[in-house]
Amino acid sequence: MTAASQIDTLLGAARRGERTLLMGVLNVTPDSFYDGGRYLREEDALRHAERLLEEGADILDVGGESSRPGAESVSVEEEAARTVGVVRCIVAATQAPVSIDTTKAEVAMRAIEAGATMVNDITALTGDEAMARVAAQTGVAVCIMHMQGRPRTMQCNPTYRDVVSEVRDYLAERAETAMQAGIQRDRIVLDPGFGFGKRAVHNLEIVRRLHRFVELGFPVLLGPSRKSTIGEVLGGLPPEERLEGTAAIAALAISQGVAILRVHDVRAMARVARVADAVVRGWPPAVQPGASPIVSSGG
Ligand code: HH2
Repeated sequence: MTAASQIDTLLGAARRGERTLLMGVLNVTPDSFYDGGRYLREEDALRHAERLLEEGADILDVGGESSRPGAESVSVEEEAARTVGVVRCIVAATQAPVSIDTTKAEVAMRAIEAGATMVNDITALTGDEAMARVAAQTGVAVCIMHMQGRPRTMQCNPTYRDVVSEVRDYLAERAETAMQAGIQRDRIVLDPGFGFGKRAVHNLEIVRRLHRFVELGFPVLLGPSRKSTIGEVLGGLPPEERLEGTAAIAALAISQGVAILRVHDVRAMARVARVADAVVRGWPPAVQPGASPIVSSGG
């Protein structure tokens, strides 16, 4: 199965609610808030990708620009130099579905040529006017995420009247615009953007009412992994101490129908998802996890 048909199979499974999918985070950046600086060399990135796949990742999300609060943006050339070779090498070695986490159409295009079959755009296709065209013409899957502001300033006093309805309306409107630009409905994933221009109170409210996003009829992705809201709730714990808090949010998200979790800790979250899925979707599973048509590491 090609990586492109794998992503279609995955999104089909997500839409049917067969099981929760895991997107493993692989940042090739010097400054990402948790894994920054660890996988800058291609061989280290590939080894980590293989590990994430063995642990149960369905999709790998390769990013070359940190979006942590206060982060400065990097040039197209720098971002492409960080990510494109890594994407090519992972796809060649594993045939796994790879998503490119970028806001830049040029980086997305080069990553797609290297084998990426999904674009994860934290600006919901608003950061680069060419992005929707690239996605439509290449037929990749697209994750459309909500963010208030931009990473450099997004945590300077974010405010909402009703965070859930505002983010929901925004995502519905962006999905409609994406479809008008020629992106197929069944290739769209929505993400309320945990931690992006939101205070802890907003992130927690979003998690509490995630079903409102699921009601829009697209697979919903959530990326709470080790983020600061979890540290804040736990009295100021650093990212290294936020695994269990991430697990709590993951289970609650699954209970409301979230389809994809974007996580750093795939082994732990695969176990969380397996148990939460057994509660939510029934046991034994209609589709055995081990018998899924999804190819993991090594083909
Ligand atoms: N979070 C981060 C980056 N990309 N994409 C989506 N769709 N949803 C998210 O919640 C999301 C995302 C931030 O996490 P990380 O990549 O670990 O950190 P950094 O931005 O510092 O590289």
